[in-house]
Amino acid sequence: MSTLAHFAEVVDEAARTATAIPQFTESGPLGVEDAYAVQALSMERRFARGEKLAGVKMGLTSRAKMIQVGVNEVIWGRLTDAMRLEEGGALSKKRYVHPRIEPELAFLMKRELCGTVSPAEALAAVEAIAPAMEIIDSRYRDFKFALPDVIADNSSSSGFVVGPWGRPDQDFSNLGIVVEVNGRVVQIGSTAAILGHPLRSLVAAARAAASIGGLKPGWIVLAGGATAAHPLSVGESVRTSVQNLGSVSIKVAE
Ligand code: 0L1
Ligand code: MG
Repeated sequence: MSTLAHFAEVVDEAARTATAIPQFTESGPLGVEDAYAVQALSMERRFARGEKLAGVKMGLTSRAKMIQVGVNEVIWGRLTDAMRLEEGGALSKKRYVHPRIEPELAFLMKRELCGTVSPAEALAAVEAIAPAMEIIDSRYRDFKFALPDVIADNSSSSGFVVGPWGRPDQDFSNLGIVVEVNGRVVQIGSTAAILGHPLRSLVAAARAAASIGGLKPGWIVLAGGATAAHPLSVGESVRTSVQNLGSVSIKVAE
């Protein structure tokens, strides 16, 4: 088995069994291209277990996230159907290592979008937009990693929940965002925190997804966290409200 396939097995098993692992870069160098190869190989293992590719997530698309993680590059990962949680439903914390939640904007694609595209072309490929939350769960011990580690780990993606779909022909460049936990506000932000405009994240997603044939109709694209992520504890009810778009919520169970 090649080293990359071995890393893919290790990170996939860590995710499957909710077990923390040491960073790969602690035992030797790992380049960004190889890290994306590990991500692809680890996702192949999920597909072999029956999961279906459902879209992509963009990561580190806000200053808050870049500062929280200590890098200044946008990254991406894959979403599968099994990662989707029911709106208003419960998340079982024991299925994750140390989950955190972040408020996002989701795009639902109606047309293929691939490679270098303009913001107008990106918008024309969108069926709907929605308030959403991503559950990130680094499989690395203490949520500590270097950039190649996190890329290999599917950019920390482990779950997502999407609220009501709305029309994309509205101004969503600077919508207020509030994250509440058990009714207490824990984060406030704006969609403008996502690369200055969430459409820029979709443009970046089309470029990134060129390596897998582009974004497909029916896929969901998560534009990226608009604030720092909130660590989840059992008993919390988390709600993200996005101005004009509505809200999305989840409860944290054992
Ligand atoms: O979705 C994100 O912006 C997070 C990407 C990975 C970094 C992290 O786990 O916080
Ligand atoms: Mg995210």
